Amino acid sequence: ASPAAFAAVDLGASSGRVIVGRLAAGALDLEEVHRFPNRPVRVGRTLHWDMLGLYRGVLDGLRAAGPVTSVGIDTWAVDYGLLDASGALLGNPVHYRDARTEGVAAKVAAILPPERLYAATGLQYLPFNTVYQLAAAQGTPQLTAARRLLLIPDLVSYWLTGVAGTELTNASTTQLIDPRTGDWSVTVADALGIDLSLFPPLRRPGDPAGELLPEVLAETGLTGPVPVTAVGSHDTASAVAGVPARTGSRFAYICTGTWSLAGIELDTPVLTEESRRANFTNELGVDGTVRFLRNIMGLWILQECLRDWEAEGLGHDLDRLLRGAAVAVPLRSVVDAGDSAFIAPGGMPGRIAEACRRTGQPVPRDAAETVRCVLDSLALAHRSAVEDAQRLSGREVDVVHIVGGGAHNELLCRLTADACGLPVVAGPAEAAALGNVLVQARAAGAVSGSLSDIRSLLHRTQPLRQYEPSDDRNSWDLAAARIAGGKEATCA
Ligand code: LFR
Repeated sequence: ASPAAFAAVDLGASSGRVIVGRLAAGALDLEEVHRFPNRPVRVGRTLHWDMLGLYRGVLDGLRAAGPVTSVGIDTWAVDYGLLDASGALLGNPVHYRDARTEGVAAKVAAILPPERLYAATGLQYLPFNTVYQLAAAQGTPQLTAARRLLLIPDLVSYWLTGVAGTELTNASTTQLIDPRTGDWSVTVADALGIDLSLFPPLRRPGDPAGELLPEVLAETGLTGPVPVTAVGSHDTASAVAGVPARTGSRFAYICTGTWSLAGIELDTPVLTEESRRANFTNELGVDGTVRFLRNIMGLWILQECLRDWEAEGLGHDLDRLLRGAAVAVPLRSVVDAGDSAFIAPGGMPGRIAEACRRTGQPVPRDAAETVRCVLDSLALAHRSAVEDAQRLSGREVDVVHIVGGGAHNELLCRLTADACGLPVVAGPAEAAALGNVLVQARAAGAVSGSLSDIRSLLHRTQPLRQYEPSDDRNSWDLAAARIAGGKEATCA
């Protein structure tokens, strides 16, 4: 018999992919059948996602996948599409990096103080959390006309199946979910005038989410019925499910890509004031887990530097730059990679130089030094998130797993091991797709067991690389102190 095949649709901020996972005789094989760029489009002053272009990529990918047992969808979080009463999309979804949320947090805080919002939702402050986007959109013709709000993976799922639902892991990034109950926080929604009836009913990873519509079967050449299964539809939820941790190991994870999401997995949220001040989030994960983590700017900073250098006509061969960065002076200058000053696109090398200047550190002299500064800074931010996660939760870790695209970046992995003073296990790069595939496989009965069984299957079957930390703690301690000093200088 042919092995059970599961199609994972995984849309990230810079590319989308459709990956088929096949399970047979304890082996797990992944095949990327389609990859396509995700290029945001600015129309007027607004930065949009090209939603139809992305959906075309999904259809092309499903066609390339061939016969599959089921389909699961995960994407980035917080963003949404609005539908009218007939189910038609009202405008292109707005990109979370769009400037429309500037200044909105202060208005929301005047209605609902940050302490209360955190105690109710456990979500870290990010200027683009869905509540702030909705506050920014309040009174617009589009929101007024909307009868339904679908988060991005739920929108893709709706187009594929005609069935509308709100998947819980991603719903938890809206800042409208109470992480203790896994249900909507009516108090928060009421206080902010947000109509919760816009959201279709909640569903959880593993729940059925409909079947591909006849039109979709015709477009993709597939033969029905093909079920869609809800997975951790927030890509980070799927990636954390895909962390190849040994059973019983005490691990932290860093999901690297456009962002670095660094933290630990818990059974219950930490909603303390200390945790709010440390900007730690309690997003919901697969099987009722809590992702206790902090968002760090991640490889976005590097991607934006490359984009800038390319626009200026400067060569930007990444491998060459990374080789240069590897031999550049370590920790010469470091910036706060958690600073929201780095969220918006454009002019990134200049913003890094400015941050160095402001904190009295030498400005990188060339591209390789800039790359070194970015990677040293990311490693330091990883360290502080891993340390804070342990301190705030009272749980200790002995190993750090790096999954996602950054697992291929040897320098970043080595620096992170050194900065954390812990062994780093790097891989798989496609953890989100793997988490997506395995949650579908479990729903279909092709694998069984808990998250920890899923992880040990990954540990057995995926190629991983281990990095041991160097003995040099002192220079990292000093650099961390420089970041802390810089923050004080900025706040003062
Ligand atoms: C990663 C991610 C993060 C989320 C950010 C914005 O792809 O989903 O978890 O904070 O994108 O949605």
